[in-house]
Amino acid sequence: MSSGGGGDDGRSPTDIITYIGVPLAVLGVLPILYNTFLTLVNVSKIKRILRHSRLTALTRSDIVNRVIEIELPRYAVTPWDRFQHQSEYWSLSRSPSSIPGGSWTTFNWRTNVIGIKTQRVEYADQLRQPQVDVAFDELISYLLDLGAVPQPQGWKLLRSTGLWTPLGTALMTSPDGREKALTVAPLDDSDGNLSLAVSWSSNWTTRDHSNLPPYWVRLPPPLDRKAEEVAESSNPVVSTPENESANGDGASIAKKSIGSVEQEGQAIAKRPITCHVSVEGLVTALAQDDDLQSTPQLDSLYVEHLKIRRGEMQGVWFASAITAFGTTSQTILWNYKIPDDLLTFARKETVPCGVLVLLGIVDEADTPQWATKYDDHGANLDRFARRSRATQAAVAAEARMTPAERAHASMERMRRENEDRLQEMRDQTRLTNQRREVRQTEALNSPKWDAKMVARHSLSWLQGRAEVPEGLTVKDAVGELLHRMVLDGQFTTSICRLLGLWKGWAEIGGMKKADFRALQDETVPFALATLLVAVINDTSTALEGTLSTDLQDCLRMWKRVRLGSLELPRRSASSSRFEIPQSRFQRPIGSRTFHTPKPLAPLTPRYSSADSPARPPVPPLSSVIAPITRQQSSATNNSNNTTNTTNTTTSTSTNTTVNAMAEGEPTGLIATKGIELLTFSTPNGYKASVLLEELKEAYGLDYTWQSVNITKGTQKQAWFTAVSPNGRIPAVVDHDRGGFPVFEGLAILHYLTKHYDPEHRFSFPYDSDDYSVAEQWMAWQHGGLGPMQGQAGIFVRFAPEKISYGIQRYVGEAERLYGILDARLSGGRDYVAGAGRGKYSIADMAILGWANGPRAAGIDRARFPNVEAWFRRCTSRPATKRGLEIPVASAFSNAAIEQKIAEGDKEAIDKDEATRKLVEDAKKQYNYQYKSP
Ligand SMILES: N[C@@H](CCC(=O)N[C@@H](CS)C(=O)NCC(=O)O)C(=O)O
Repeated sequence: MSSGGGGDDGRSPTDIITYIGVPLAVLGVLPILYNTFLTLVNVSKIKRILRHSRLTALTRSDIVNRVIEIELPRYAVTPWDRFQHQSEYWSLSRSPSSIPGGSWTTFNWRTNVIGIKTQRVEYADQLRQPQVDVAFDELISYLLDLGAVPQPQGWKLLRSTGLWTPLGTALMTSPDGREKALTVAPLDDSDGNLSLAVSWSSNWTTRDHSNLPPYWVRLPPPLDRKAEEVAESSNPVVSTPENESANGDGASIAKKSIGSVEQEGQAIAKRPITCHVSVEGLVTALAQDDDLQSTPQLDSLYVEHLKIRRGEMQGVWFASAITAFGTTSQTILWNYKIPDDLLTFARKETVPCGVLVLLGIVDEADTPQWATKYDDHGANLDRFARRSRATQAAVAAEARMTPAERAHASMERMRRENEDRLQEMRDQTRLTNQRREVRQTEALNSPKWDAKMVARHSLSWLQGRAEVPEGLTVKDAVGELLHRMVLDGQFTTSICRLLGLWKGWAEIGGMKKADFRALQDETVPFALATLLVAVINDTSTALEGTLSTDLQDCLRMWKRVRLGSLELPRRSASSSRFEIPQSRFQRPIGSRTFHTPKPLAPLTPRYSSADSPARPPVPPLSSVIAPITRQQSSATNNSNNTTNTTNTTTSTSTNTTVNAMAEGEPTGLIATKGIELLTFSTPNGYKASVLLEELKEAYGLDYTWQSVNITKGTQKQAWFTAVSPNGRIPAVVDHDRGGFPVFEGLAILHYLTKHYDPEHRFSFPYDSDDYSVAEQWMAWQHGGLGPMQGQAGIFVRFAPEKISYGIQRYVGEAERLYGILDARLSGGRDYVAGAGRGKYSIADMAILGWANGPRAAGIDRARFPNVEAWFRRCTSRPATKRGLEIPVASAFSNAAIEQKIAEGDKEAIDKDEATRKLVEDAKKQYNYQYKSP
């Protein structure tokens, strides 16, 4: 029986299901089955690979979409300790990973999990080992230690082209130079890190623990004669728990009991010291037994006095000298960068040869003629003849006298002769002293020698005094000197103090009498210091343009790098590193795993000096001066009554006091009438605003002001320098006189009073003497107080390096000037210029801004009671007070600091105390004595 329905064609619905539906269904299921099968096969392959590579990872799979997700740990790695874990350090890993990207597993490392990397793959061969994070300098040190050879071309390229260095560029090769050991590799992530691939074979390892590690310098012990002396004065503190941990976990670095320290001192002074120097200066110093080969036992020495610290130069001097010392003997590769200012100093001719003669270091015959030669022989003979003739004449005259007269006359003659002799002696002493003074001055002005020349003479002088053994070269002597510096903190301090003094006079105006006196007291340390500078001088030219500089810069640019990227696909070495190979293994699959690296942001910041640890950059002014936006200035001004009045005037007058309300900085002049002041809240800026506020009060003179934020560089823009060519505030433009511009405080004060102070309320008639007096004090401020206090502020507060010499010099000079002002204001004088008690004038206004905030620069205004009283007197004037608030009141004024202190602001209290201490120490160091004038 046929089934019902379409019986005509002999097909039933069941047949349709059987012949069409089932095959369709089977066809539909098949891909799922296939996907499931493939995924399971790949999951199992992946698990096998992971097991084989001893990796533990989480895997998940989505069989429908054929996606396998693997979570592998991401590591930060460090090489094992060279001394303690010798077997791991010197041998290669027994089970390196076979997964692409695992080139780093060639070595044994200490690993530290720093995250998880999720990969989404389809096939097992897409699996990649995540890159590891490694400190660049540690990696390079390690490879160098094993025997890898740096490739100058590669480093040069990396230094100049950064992340755009072609893939495959070799930075290090095998010792025979044939194979690439460290190459630039593609990035895993577009995060701006440098990515490298490494490859090493055990038979490339050409070095072992008996070699000195890279960046280490061996300092020879002093020859026997001095060793005991050094041992006595030295403080060779062996490892304390603190410095122990700073050196790594040093099991083989011996710990010594305090009781044995004395004998140790003797022993250590006779042993070589090996020093590890890094980008940050000296890291470790180890007293070493005669050779590293026989025993790796090392004593870690106390080196805190040689570490680089902000505001101290000892560490920098030591690191620079040891770098210079080590550069040509032990290694050509350095990662400590001798600061440029030290190199410049070391190259200069800075020591007057006459001074070396006076110190006894150099024989005068070895110098060009520098002193006046006196010939007193003839004059002495004349004097003698004259005196003999006078005596003979007197004796002859006495012979003709009666005995009583003769006795009297002869006594009188003898008294006269005695007196003459005494006078002669006094004259002679005075002459000798005068000549000594002249000779000293001549010595200070004599031709200058460079450090190498000075060191040559110093060495023979030191050898003559048995301070340095005969037969040593300058470099040998420096080796011993550095050895002693490690062991003897006091000795280091004395050497570095002299180096600081020397650098100070070399940079500021040449050697002075006080410097010379200091050298007289410490001639031996100075002579020793010259040896150090000579060695730095030697290195300075050798280092330039070499592999060492390129390598140093690269290590500074990238502190940490990614290691173990996928080995390079075959393609031209010149291809850009951002061309992604079209290999199946590298195509982007998952958003978190493989994605096309985007071109990076411009690389400029990498080269900024901010990266350099050796010379911390000067903080931008914006970080030290509270930024004043034009909105802020407006707010401040609006809260001020008088300016409110002025602002009210705005509606009725075009000649208005306008606060720059526009967004951002001024971009040009804004007024069309009257005076327009361009200023900022600084000591010089206030001069002009104080006068303008006073003129406004006295005559109703209105003016416009704009805040020019000098921390944003607005004062260097073309529209501003058209007004003030010096690119500094304050400046004024007189729109009523054809837009006449005036810059420089003194000129502004004169100009404004000349045209807008007809009654001489704040000035003096041009032809009066008082005019000149006021001008003198304004010139005094311009050439003296302003620059000196300004520099004191920079050196004390803002300089990244606290240079004691500069601090005491500028603070001292500013104090001297406050002494002058104090004296001027003494004896009942109220103001700087004017008859009688004086008149409040532009002379006072010029100085006011500076007297507003000396405390921030470490200058104590209270020591100058007349200045204090005068300052209070001036600032009790409402207009002056307002002037000192345009654009805003200074955050560095004495009043602002004192208020913060009174409010218990800890930061302000600490800073104030630190400033006081800094200045006090600097003064002590250079034996500063207050003297005014
Ligand atoms: N002698 C000038 C000095 C001006 C001056 O040094 N101004 C400082 C502010 S106190 C300045 O504009 N500095 C910005 C810069 O150096 O670029 C005067 O008294 O006007």
